[in-house]
Amino acid sequence: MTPDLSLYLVTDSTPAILGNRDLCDVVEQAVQGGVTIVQYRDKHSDTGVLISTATKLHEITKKYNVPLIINDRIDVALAVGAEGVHIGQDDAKLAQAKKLLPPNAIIGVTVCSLEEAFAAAKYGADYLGIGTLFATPTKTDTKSIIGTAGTKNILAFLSTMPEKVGTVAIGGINLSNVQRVIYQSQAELKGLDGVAIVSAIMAAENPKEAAATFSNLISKPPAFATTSMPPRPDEVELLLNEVPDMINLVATKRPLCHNMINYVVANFAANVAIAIGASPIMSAYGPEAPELANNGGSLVVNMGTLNGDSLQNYVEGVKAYNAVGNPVVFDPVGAGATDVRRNTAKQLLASGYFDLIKGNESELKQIYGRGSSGRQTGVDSGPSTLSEEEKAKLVKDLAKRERNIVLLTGAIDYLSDGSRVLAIGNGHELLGHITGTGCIIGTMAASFLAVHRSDKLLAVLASLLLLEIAAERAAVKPEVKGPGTFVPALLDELFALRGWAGRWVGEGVGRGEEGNLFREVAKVALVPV
Ligand code: 3NM
Repeated sequence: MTPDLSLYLVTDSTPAILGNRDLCDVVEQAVQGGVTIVQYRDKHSDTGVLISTATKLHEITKKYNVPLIINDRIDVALAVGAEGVHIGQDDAKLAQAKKLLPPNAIIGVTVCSLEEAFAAAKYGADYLGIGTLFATPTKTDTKSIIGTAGTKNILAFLSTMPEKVGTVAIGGINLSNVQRVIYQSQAELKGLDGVAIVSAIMAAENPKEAAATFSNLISKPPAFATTSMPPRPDEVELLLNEVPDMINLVATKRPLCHNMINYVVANFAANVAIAIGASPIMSAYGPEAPELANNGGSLVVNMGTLNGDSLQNYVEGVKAYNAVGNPVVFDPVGAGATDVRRNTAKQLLASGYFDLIKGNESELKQIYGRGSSGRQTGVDSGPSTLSEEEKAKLVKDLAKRERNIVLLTGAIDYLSDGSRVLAIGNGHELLGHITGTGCIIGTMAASFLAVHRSDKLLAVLASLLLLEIAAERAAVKPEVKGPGTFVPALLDELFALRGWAGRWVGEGVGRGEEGNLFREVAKVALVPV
């Protein structure tokens, strides 16, 4: 029978984690809090100590009907009659454990790749410890950091095998990321059965409370959970019918739009936010974020102009918004341009959930992990190497992997929620002659996401159409002679379209049939990918 792996505690007796507390006391408190399985892991003590400690731990775990697993030592597991063992990458040991332990013993194996997962499942492991998920000070000699994307790959692969095997993720899991880890690791047909935790419980001031909080968090999806929807018949028409309502919602609800944005475009982005009716605050200072996150608005993280404090500020911001489930947009500006930017983007993706990732082709290729060939030199997109079909596939695959919305901007924009993929052909070439038009999409999309969360793809589509159609209308104004006169005309058009949407919605004219300006001029198509 597969044990309940949902909250898997791995012990650590080192002073850095246990301090001067008693191991058995800490474990008992954690089990009282809701830990469902315990692994005794001690790489330093001699056999006598291992057996005596394991015996005491077993008394405790038996009392609460929770299995005790011994790390690495089959002899110790046998000596104390523990319910199982957990072993590393050692085929001989797996075979040995199968031979020596009783048939109902639980055998777990650590894996970090498809090959290791395949072998362990094939040769009869009951569960796999998949990791290392995130870098952790608790264990620094780990083979590779695989993140939620790597974990999800392994889960997808396991779902194709006839052998049924349990799974837990391990490495760097804590109270602030546990729901996201479970959510983003979920493959189509197989998700994690649990999370394995060392320091976030063993080193907690109150291990019982920490375990109880974990137990509560893992029982429900994160506040930011998104549902990707298969296309409905007439999908595009249905979406376009809603665009004026979306624009009007922003104007009437006036959401806070918190911008951690680059200094090149801060003023322009704030003006755009005001023009569409949102309430902007430009603050890249992380300690302010928890207070702002409680205002029901959204956050934009735009890494256009980094400094030594940026990453920490962004992480604080993303954590604060994730904790309350308010939307976060990531604009990985110039993600492929330098090592600093590559690392910042990577660390940000590992540290939080982004409801929307938007970028140009080079940025999104970098985020997806195909950015090494053809370096970006500036923050602009550079020559395209992807066909239109490949761009559509990139947004779909990335959105599926991250379980979010992805927007690739270009002459034709591609937008996906991992299921639907839209191509949007609106816009005007003058948008490419002024700075910050990509960045303001982040600000606009965040404002729309703040007011409409049940279909985030619709919210982002509406924001993009508003900008691009405003640009088309601004560009043909008689007073517009080029980029300089285009900027104020664009602000005017955003403001005017907001007014139009308010009147259209207010009057209820046609409701999606006649007179919907967006339905008339939008160039949107559903792309079969
Ligand atoms: N095994 P924490 S990572 C024991 O990758 C262990 O196999 C790992 O500690 C692996 O929860 C790890 O404190 C330590 O990050 C996990």
